[in-house]
Amino acid sequence: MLEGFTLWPEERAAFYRQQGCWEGYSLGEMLRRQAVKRPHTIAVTAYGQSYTYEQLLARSEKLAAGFQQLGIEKEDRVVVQLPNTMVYVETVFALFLLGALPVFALPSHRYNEISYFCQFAEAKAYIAPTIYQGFDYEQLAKQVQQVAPTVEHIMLAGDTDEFTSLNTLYREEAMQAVEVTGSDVAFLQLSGGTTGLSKLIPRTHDEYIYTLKRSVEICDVTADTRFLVVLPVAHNYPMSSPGILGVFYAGGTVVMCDTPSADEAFPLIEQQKITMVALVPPVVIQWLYAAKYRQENLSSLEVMLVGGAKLSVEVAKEVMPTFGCTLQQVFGMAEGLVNYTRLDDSEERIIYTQGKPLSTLDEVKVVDEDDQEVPVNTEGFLLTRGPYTIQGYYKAPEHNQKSFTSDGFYRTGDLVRVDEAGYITVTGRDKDQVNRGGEKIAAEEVENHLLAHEAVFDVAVVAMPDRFLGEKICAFIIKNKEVDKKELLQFLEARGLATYKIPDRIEWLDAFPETALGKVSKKELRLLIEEKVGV
Ligand code: J2J
Repeated sequence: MLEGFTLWPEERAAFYRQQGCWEGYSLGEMLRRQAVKRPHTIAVTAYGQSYTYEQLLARSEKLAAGFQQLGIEKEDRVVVQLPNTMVYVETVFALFLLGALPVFALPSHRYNEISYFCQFAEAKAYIAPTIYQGFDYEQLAKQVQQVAPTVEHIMLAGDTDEFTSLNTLYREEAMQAVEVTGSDVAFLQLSGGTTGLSKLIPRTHDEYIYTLKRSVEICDVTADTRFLVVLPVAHNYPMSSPGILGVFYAGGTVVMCDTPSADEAFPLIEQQKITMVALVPPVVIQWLYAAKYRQENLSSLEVMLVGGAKLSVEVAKEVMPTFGCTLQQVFGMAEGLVNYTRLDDSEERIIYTQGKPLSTLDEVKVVDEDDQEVPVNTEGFLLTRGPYTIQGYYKAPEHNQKSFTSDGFYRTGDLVRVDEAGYITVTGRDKDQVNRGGEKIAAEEVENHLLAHEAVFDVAVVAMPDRFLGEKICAFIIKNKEVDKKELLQFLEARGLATYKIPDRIEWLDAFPETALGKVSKKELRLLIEEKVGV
């Protein structure tokens, strides 16, 4: 078993197996089964190119053979930073077939994140585009290579003189079979992070396939489903709730879209007769606006999933009348627990709640400061444990002490209310994080980067309300010498911080408000900026 992975206690693992949740096969096997069951159904369409299940498996196996020749083996970690493309799907399945673990980086990550993932996961390889959306990943790869000695191979999707082109790796000779079982770790997903850098989340084939199975049932995904992926596909949400993997599980078709912009997505919905999309709230707002002036026929849409951040009631109310499809709220986390409103729920529930857990075996507790359960319909901290919620972050024993209770409940950091029927309403957050339209940013990470600037004496990063994104990043700074906003932002960019983590606003202060215990009062800082922006 992968070192740094926290196993479920024996008796709970046995229980989940006995209940039929964990079936013992891998994600690679899932694709193999579909290739036999429906060889000629289109699995993926991306920018004019389509592969059937049989072809997708064949391409993934050829690439796996190429990876194997380079020496990539079971349990090796490979940082994958690819946009929504066919090669993303082939790469990820090639790694699953080998039992190697993709580390799911996002295209928006930069030197700061990629070098950390490569170092912390002791990655053997790094896979990226050459250039994407104007950013030069080949240059980034050169920088990463300098600081990540474990990275033996850098593979780029495109032509490259310096590194290996992925195109050259598809082999005709068969890959050597590798035994990958359900209890093996399938990949490392990224946590939103609350302290410093993102924690890595090890998910096993068994438990992930269980979330696919239940998501497919709840979201009514079938072989007729045509799913348009518009969010960065490596995120846990578009990957698995029900996401591209859920669609593959059901034998449907995934259509790739490069951005969530209505200009790109609406024509695809019409041409490709898309039935299902998964969005974050700001994208819904943009689409509601675009629907007023754009002419495309979107009547094929049956379900619009919305999650990643709180959907306002006002916006939720507009979805069904505007798009003529069912709204399905989803409240999930890369660590595990996923909640959905059900397709046949009352409109009231769909609009006002974030759904209920996908499994009856999910244990949900709402507790107070002392970990004591609070009455129904009372706000409290959400703790959870279940057949697909991790028991610990990868190689993070100290952090795990804080993030999990002694009996294995994950402290989600979300403030919720749960009603008599088990439906959850997210009411707030008790983690030092900004949720910028679904992208999570650990305040401490941004603070540490700002503190590295000589003019910054002290800093506190908080969420600032925003009509469109829900939240933006505000950095309150006490400076000890002259510096302006532009210089600080350039400084952060030069350090290779992902663009979405760069503060939207900087506020200068002479001193920070303090709590009774003499700590910086972020609560007061949030109120201060809330008053200023007046949202
Ligand atoms: C309020 N807050 C939400 C919602 C997530 C499905 C859907 C989303 C994610 C995800 C995911 C929310 N309303 N509807 O992995 O499989 C906030 C909570 C949560 C955190 C997790 C999936 N949906 N959130 O967003 O790991 O604070 O996963 O704890 O990125 O997003 O973030 P992440």
